[in-house]
Amino acid sequence: MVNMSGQTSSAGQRIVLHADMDCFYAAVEMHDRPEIAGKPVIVGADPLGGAGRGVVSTCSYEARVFGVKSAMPIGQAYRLCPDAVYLRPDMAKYAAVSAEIMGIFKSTGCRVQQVSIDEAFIDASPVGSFAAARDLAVRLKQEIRDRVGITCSFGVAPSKIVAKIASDYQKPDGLTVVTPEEVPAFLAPLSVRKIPGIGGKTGAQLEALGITTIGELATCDIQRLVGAFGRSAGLLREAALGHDESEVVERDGVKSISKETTFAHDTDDPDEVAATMELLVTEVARALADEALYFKTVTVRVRYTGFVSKTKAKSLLHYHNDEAAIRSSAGELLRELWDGKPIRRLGLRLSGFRKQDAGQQTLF
Ligand code: TTP
Ligand code: MG
Repeated sequence: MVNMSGQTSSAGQRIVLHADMDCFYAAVEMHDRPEIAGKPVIVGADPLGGAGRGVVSTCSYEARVFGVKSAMPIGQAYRLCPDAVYLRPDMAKYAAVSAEIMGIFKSTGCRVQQVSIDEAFIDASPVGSFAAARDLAVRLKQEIRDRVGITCSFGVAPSKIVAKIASDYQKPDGLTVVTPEEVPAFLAPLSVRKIPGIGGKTGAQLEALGITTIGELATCDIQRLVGAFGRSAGLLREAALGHDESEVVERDGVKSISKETTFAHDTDDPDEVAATMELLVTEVARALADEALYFKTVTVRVRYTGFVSKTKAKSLLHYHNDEAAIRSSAGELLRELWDGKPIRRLGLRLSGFRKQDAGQQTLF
């Protein structure tokens, strides 16, 4: 469909698309059940009338009006919006929808880098111009609407970092094109927190220096940044300028997903260890969902005070992709592994991946 001979357009410029589905899990559910479309829909843990534990995975834009958002405790969401439609996540369904969307992106012939379950970069340099790249984004949005029944937002820009900021600029159902000449003016008024990877902590540190917008970050005295952030100062400045040379890369399959936590003080408190394991379970489950994978093997690693580590793994009979399967295996392994002595570090790892579970494999 497009000329793939080079990675840059005829004018030698890079053109990157970033696509991000709008309220992805909730959008899939609203498409499947027209009767809840247009309502506040919250996908996540069971609210149990306000007493539920666990968090919000995502919610529809109608629920966001009430202040509900991803990662909020479900009980808090329930207090904000008790009348919402509450649904448990159906990861197998979202993984299948994600695969269909990525297939649509790949059918362009452009290079595609999936970055999470609902997000991808597309190298549109071969289409030759920002106008043609905009048309491509319009077509892809329409195809996703027709074939999958949900909306998404696109950013089109000369680099991955600016494309990602642009896709977030007019959510939902947005399309924001930023040409190379427009980059400085586009970025300048935005909050530094719009830069991917600047979390609450860095955001607060910058604000303490009086730097709240990306424009201020782009022009402030670099020595002030070095004083506060050391070696990361240069990276922050580059991000503020929208400089990002990283390529859109199609990745090989992920081999494992692991998360670890080091305790502030070595601990033998079973409640603290269990709570930390629960956090790790949530984190690896999230990463697994982002990759739209099924796992077969769970590994727990405990490092005791004084560097002695113990590791134990367990392979399940079938492939799974649900948090409950991770939780029960991790709990079992921890019980078998931990002798009650103080722990310094706790780790959880998933491996043995496959794109689908065995039940979804075709006969051939
Ligand atoms: P996002 O793209 O961050 O969020 P979203 O698609 O729901 O909403 P937006 O319109 O703002 O893009 O995440 C994609 C999916 O990942 C989301 O639908 C649910 C899941 N998710 C979690 O399970 N927990 C989280 O904390 C976040 C942020 C997302
Ligand atoms: Mg999204």
